Amino acid sequence: MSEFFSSIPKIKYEGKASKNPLSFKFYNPEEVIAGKTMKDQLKFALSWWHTMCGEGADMFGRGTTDKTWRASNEEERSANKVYAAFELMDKLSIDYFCFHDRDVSPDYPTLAESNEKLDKAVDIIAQMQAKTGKKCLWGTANNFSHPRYMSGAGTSPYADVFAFAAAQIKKALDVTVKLGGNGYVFWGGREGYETLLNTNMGLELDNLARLMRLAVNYGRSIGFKGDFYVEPKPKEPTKHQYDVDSATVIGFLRKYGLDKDFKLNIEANHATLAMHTFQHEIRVARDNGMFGTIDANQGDMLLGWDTDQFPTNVYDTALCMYEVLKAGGFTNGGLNFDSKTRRASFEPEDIFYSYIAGMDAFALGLRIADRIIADGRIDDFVTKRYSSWQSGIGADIINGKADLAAIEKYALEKGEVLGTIPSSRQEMLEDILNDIMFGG
Ligand code: XUL
Ligand code: CO
Repeated sequence: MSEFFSSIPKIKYEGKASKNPLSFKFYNPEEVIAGKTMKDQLKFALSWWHTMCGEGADMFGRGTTDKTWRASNEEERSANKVYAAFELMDKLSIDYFCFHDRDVSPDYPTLAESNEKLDKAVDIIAQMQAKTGKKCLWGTANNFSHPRYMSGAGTSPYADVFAFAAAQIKKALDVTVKLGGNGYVFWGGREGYETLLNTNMGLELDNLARLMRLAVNYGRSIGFKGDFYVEPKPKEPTKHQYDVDSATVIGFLRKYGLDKDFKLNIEANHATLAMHTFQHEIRVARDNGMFGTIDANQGDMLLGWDTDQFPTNVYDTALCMYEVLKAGGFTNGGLNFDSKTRRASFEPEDIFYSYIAGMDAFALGLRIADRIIADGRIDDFVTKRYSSWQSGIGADIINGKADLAAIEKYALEKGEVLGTIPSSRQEMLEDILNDIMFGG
């Protein structure tokens, strides 16, 4: 198979002085940062859907770029996608990939035929993995594009639709295990509602949990030892998606006893759509022991939809990587680019510029996060700010020694506290962050 990107060489790390746009300025895969090589800290993954399938169509116009990969039929296209994806991963030094079943191979007229064709494409992926050592970060089933899922998959009012989705998930799990994936994602594309006038919300949520439990039981039975993930998103495509944000999803998983098998897949722009910061969403997951993996992209603050842009905002990547390092780094998870080139960035080399921009932004983020922790000023400030919980009444409250009456007695004796509480120093801390990022 001749190359698909023959004019593009393997992208090398050239350092920050380089002006070569086809080079990494900050991502140096083998360099050790915070105790691990950058490639092991960041665990970058290529997303099959945007990169190998997305042609730039939107609701106002057709695609602007060609992703047929020189194929003359669908089967050949699926195969060529694999070769093109592995060429991209090689040239960009990306070690992982992730996919929906239908990205790898499309829908055919029957489920049996779809499964059979999927197996053929997966065999080619497995062969390429054996040849190159590239790994599967996670797999998932596309339970949202086909019209049968118009009213949901796991939350469809119709049992036959649920059954179809479950069958697709079983097969996607088989395939993920075959490719050695350590993650399986549930993003509930149509798991939500438009109006309660036609919706039994309680039953829909119970059924979504049933579907997840079925997937866990089956996955464990075929030897899947990795993590299941839920990917929160508050809206789009449905008005109200059930998996609104990290906190909502954690409550849901705990209610249904799924929290031992599931962690979260946090997507940057989904956090924005939920009116949270990216860092907030990761912190909620981390504080609950449920941080798993990351879909890296960014939104546009002036737009209210999921733009899935390649991430370039270094404040966001730095604070994300700070959370990741504080969570102890990735285990089964990693950092996949759920990101797409802009519709007008349609030339094949734009895929390279996009990944380089995203990978460099996260490499910078990792370097800065490591510096924030080594510098210690921000962490020390937070530790001191909460020091009153270490002794006295604070420790008594934490240890459960003080009941409400004892606390009242303490407060009555203490008198007004307003004059004793210090400033929160937000602006000073923001300046310290800038000093760590840009100071000498
Ligand atoms: C959609 C989205 C999905 C999931 C996987 O907003 O993020 O691509 O990441 O289904
Ligand atoms: Co995503």
